[in-house]
Amino acid sequence: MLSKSIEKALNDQIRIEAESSQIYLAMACWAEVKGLEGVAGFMYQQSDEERDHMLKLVKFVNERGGHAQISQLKAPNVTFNSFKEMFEKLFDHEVFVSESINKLVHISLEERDYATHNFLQWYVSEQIEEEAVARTILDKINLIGNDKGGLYLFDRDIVNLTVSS
Ligand code: OFO
Repeated sequence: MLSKSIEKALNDQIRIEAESSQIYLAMACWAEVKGLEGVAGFMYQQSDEERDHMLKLVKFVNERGGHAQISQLKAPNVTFNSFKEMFEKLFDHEVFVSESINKLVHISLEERDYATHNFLQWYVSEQIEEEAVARTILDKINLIGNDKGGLYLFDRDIVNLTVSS
């Protein structure tokens, strides 16, 4: 059974994962209208994965005697000055999500809720992977700089940088 404070913290994380999905969906749309099909495909996939992260939490909360809350979401940023800026935002967002997961892990230990603590380990590993992929992408984008040919090749190759969920 979840305590009220753990239930609230998990519900906050449900909202964060839903917002992540929206943020990445907006990035996918922007890349698509800018003609970068590879980047768009990658971001659509990231958006789907964030929804899966949200659903996993929803089911856990409901199964443990809580009630998952589906809340109103903040509208995401829909345009960017450059792909570099877009990927910087993606990286910063993943770091923010990792911090949020770490706080949740901390609360679960404080409350000696070992079931929630165990459940959260999947998210801890997932964040390590997602931060690593975001960092790799940023490194590549920094190498490319303003070279259009480089961006073309990057768009073709990003499909190989998938994150498993
Ligand atoms: Fe990429 O954030 Fe979910 O967990």
